Amino acid sequence: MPRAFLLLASLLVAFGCSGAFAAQSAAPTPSPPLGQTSSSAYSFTEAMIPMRDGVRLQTVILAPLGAHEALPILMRRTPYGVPDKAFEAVPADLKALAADGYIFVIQNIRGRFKSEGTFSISEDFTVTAGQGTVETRDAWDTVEWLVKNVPNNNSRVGIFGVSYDGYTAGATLLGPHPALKAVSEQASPADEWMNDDDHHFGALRLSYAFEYAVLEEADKTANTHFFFDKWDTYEWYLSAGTLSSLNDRYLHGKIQDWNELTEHPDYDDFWKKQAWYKSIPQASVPSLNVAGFWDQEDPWGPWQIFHQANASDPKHVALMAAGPWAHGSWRRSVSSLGPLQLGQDTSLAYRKNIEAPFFAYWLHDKGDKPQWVAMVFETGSNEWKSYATWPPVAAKPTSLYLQADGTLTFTAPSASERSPPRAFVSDPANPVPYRPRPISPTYPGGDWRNWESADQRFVDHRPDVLSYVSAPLSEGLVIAGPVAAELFASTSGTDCDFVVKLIDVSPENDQEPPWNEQTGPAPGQFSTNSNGYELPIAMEVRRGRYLDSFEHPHALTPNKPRRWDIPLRDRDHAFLKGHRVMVQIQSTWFPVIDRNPQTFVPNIATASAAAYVAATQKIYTSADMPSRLILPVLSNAR
Ligand code: PG9
Repeated sequence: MPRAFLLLASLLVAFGCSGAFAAQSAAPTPSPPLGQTSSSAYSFTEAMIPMRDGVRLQTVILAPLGAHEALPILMRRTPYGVPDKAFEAVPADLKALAADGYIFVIQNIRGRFKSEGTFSISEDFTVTAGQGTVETRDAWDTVEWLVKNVPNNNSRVGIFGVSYDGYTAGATLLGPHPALKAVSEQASPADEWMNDDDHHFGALRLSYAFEYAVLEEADKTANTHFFFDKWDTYEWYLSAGTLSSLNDRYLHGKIQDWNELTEHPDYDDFWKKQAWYKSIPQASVPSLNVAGFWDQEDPWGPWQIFHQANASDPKHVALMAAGPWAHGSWRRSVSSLGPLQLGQDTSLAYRKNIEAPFFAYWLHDKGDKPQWVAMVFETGSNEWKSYATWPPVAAKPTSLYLQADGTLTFTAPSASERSPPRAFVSDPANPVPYRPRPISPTYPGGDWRNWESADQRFVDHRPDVLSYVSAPLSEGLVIAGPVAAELFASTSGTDCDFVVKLIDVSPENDQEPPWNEQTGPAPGQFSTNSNGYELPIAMEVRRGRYLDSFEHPHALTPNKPRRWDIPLRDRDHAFLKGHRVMVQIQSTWFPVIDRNPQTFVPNIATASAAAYVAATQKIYTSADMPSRLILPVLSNAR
């Protein structure tokens, strides 16, 4: 089997962030318009739109046929490819929007497919003082061209998109064109070192960062899938050995993004300049931010962008929508989380009741201005909640303590508590998988999409995973707002990671399975039944070397307990009566997070194999070192 990556010109129809549109292959390009055709519903025009520096961007314009009035333009800017023909039928995820009437525009950003110029992930995100990013400027120039050149437009433009396309939408807030009247940045990354795709608080998201770097930077004219010669990528990454071997053996320094990731391990200026959301000024253009609570790629950015815009919003135009979704799955159909039924298609509800009215109000003058700040689908109760503030003022930070006997309680450990800390051995040679093996490649999207809601029973009894469980709740527990963990922990090594998971454990008798008199539960019922399901509500990792400084990593003192603050993001979930709350703690999460050698080294990307050693980890739960979760408890009344 070949070991090098295969430059497949793969069409990325199924890729979450590219919505309903497929990529297309490159061809030489004459000047605009490139071509005009039509389906029974839309006309298709392809144009090369010139930017201020002369670079021309490949742009597709889909206008509804037979429109009786001037229509607004709704655009999406993407690195993943544009359609090559008009849609015959409107894609399901655009139906609610299309019913109001829009000219849809999809543009390849510079350096991708037929768009001229160069593509570089880090340059795309870098903010130039006072001018936003390259995407801010390219969006401005595109809007200028569209309102002047697209027939029958009403001089109002909206932009939306998921993930990279969410970022290109969000970046317009740094310098919006006057005709840009509404922005919906969905699952947008905000700072790729602090969190989201590439790192979580500096811990490298190994499998994602590696596979994405190849996807986007191996070939300008394609989305490239790295070819793995092992069925289980857990096995592949483990046998690849140290981080440096990935470049030595497979990429050979040819993928700029991967080179940059390994050359900038710490939070230096290279990363700080890319934290574009910090430059969002006072909210002026209405924006609808969208986040998935189970987003496996960009769960953190949307909340930072929202908080930044919401902090200065005198016109009340910065909105947040969040729900029970994986990355961009509000553009598909989501009625369940694993075996847990949600009682409705939450994605459809979002598109019909939130997204379409948002754009209709600002681009068509239809309907009413939303009075809420956050519209959130609360899991557990399975109800949409609208909040006038986020976090809700009624949510009170409440401590849930880890106890030495493996329980969780709302009472702090007593001063007489003398039990020794619980301990486990973390071995980088045998890391805890982040989802059940075999682990398929990230792309083309498959099992990867839903791993954040996977049943955590698969690691429950590993000796290197500690579990703490509450008694069945005598009444419901609703949390809404930011969750955090505060661990007191030590390691026998000089560096290490801790992963904390907050889990909702369904009762054993949650669901009556279809029963066969002779055989008991019918075949297949075990994997689709919610009995005893351990649903992750929040999961996060922290890397010891960055506990005191993100810029200047430092070694941990062996066997010295210290406090680990682990933010667990914003949540909205009801733990129902009879359910139990669980916390799992582990030190590896592989291969989504690279293995910490557990020996302090200047740069993990150049660590030798000898630096990877087993270490004994201890979790303290005494009165003076009370490890706890801090939950934003809304009400105990369910
Ligand atoms: N999560 C993808 C991404 C966005 C931005 C930078 C890097 C990766 C995406 O789905 O577009």
